[in-house]
Amino acid sequence: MDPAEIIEKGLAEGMNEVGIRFERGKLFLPHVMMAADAMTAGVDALKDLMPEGASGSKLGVIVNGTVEGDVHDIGKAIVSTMLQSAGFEVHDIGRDVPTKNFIAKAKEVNADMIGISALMTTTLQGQRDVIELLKEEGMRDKVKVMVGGAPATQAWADKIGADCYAENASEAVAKAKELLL
Ligand code: B12
Repeated sequence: MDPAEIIEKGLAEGMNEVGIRFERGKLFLPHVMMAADAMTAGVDALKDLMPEGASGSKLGVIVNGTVEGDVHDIGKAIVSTMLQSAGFEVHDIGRDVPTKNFIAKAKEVNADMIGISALMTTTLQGQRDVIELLKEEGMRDKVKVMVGGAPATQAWADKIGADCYAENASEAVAKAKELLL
């Protein structure tokens, strides 16, 4: 099987099911943490089997991170891995990332696009903060912005002026190609 398919249709589906049972009070936080660790280990094992990406020329430079105050990074890590294996140069700056660090990294690596993840309704605003800071720094025209994470929607992306929203990692790859190629 294609490793990307194992991640999306196997591991991520399992993680979603754990999320649903957690919401219904059938599973508790330690179970979610165990499932998250298992998912991270699974993705790590599969990473090496993913194609290296288009050899030679890179499709574009992307900075990807999870907003400040939010420690959820499994989905974001999958997005980074899939973008990388599709041939993009990806700089994953981790989770709970201060707004200014997105901008600093984008400047440092001369990014074509910033990916911003948020998994909680309470941290979603962080995506808007990054876009506003990009405007203040006069960089908005040069850098595309892609947002994602469970509470994000196309309507939210439109509202905050992001260039695109993607629901999952394969959609993120397709939309990044649309925007950058
Ligand atoms: C695993 C998990 C955790 C793990 C995270 C481990 C880790 N390293 O990430 C742990 C146990 C640490 C955790 C902690 C907490 N969590 Co939690 N967690 C989850 C859970 C169950 C699953 C998230 C996940 O990994 N899903 C699997 C991945 C593959 O899916 P995904 O993240 O959605 O990513 C996909 C897409 O969204 C998209 N995507 C993601 N990022 C990006 C970025 C870009 C640019 C793009 C284009 C696309 C994209 O592509 C991904 C791949 O397809 C969710 C429930 C849920 N339904 O989402 C709750 C959930 C997000 N957590 C929640 C909460 C409340 C918390 C805590 C506050 C709990 C607590 N009481 O302490 C803390 C948060 C602390 C903090 N400050 O951040 C709530 C948030 C509620 C809200 N306000 O919105 C949820 C919804 C559960 C719930 N119903 O209560 N959590």
